[in-house]
Amino acid sequence: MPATAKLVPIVKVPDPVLRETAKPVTEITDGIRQLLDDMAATMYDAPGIGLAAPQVNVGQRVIVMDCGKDDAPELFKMINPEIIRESDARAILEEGCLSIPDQTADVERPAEVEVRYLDEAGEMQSLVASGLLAACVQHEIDHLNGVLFIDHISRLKRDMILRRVMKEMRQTTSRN
Ligand code: GNR
Ligand code: NI
Repeated sequence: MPATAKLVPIVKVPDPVLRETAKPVTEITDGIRQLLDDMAATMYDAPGIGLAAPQVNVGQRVIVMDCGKDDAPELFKMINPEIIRESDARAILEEGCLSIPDQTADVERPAEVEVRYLDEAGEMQSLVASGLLAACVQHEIDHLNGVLFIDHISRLKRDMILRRVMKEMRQTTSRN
């Protein structure tokens, strides 16, 4: 059993780790299980509904998600997740990202996806996701490939968001 989960810092744009391709996990060790627990604790603390390892500066293909209601949590811990099927139907949902603070945009993606992944016991699992969970799992798998939600919107909107984030970060840095 891993030790108690700890909160880990979330990296923000323009940190280059967010643009790297994460490596597949080759062995599910206690270190990986600890990482999953630390990521879950950090996600709930933020709060967010998903978190990918590159967001905590770890280049491994690991994500956590919980799109459940507050009184009915549904935590997923996924190792090497892969989208194996996507619907032709698309859905537009407002997305945000803990690595792009306080910014949101409407993003169009497949409405339903089927994901295959390993759980923390090393068992192959699959999940058919729709609604918010579908958007979330695609957003998290994007992070493993160095892709951010702003890559799915127009350049004009992307540049506006990045300009706002940089301005906000400059102001908070100069105040500390
Ligand atoms: O907290 C988050 N909310 C969210 C909303 C819509 C679609 C995706 C997400 S994921 C995001 C947390 C995050 O940055 N995960 O990488
Ligand atoms: Ni994100």
